[in-house]
Amino acid sequence: MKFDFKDSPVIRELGASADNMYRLGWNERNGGNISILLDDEDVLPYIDPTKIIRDLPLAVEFPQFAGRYFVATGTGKYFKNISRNPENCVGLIRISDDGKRSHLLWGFSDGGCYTSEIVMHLGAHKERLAQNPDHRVVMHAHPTNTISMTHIHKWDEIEFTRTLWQMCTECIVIFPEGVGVLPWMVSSSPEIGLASAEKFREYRILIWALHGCTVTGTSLDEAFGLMETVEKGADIFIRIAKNPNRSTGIDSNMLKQVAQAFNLTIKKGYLD
Ligand code: 2HA
Ligand code: ZN
Repeated sequence: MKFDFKDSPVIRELGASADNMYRLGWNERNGGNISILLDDEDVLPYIDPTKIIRDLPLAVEFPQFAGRYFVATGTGKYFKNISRNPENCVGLIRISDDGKRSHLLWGFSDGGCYTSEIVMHLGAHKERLAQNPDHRVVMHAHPTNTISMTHIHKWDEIEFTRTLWQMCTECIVIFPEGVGVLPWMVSSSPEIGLASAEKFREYRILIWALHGCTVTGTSLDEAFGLMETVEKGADIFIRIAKNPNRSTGIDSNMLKQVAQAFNLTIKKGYLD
């Protein structure tokens, strides 16, 4: 008798993250999604991988993930319900041996499917894993201040990054590589998924103008920490943007001092 996968550490931590994200106002209704690349030991104590419930459609092939397991939140599922009903809101999949299909092994108990942003998720996993073998998590949300900032700030990656860094001292320490920014595009399409994947070659954080933010990490904590630090910077930006008494903030000279003190590698053009 196997243990129940819904009681596994992966599903418990996923539920706890979803609750925190919901309470912070980042994930209204069914907004946002999370996926985690799993190791065999996360899955096999709970699941018999030969027992396929059904296949789920995969618009893009991912041969590099043949035989790998992922959990992902489901399309249309409300974030506020994930921890209370993970078996309905979350699915465990195994990518088929040819990388062309995905087999549902657990979850989506009402006949559901994974997030409509699955191509972006798998593309982000692919690119981040190539950068860091410990990479595991992709997290997408609609944090209010980050979206608000894209309404009034230029969608230029260097300028957007620098503005966030100028808001509070920790920003440059937490994301010294900066943030990627994509102009507005129709969401949930293979096009935005593939354009995003390209950005994840360079960044752990990607902002979709007028939509939201996606972060990646080696753990749910790391991804969550990136999201909340970006959102903190954006929150301060929104509070001070129209204030006639605002200072110049943390200027390039101050940022260079932080970079030196924390031994940060800053890309050319970001502080010059
Ligand atoms: O509805 O966030 O981007 C889920 C989404 C789509
Ligand atoms: Zn979204």
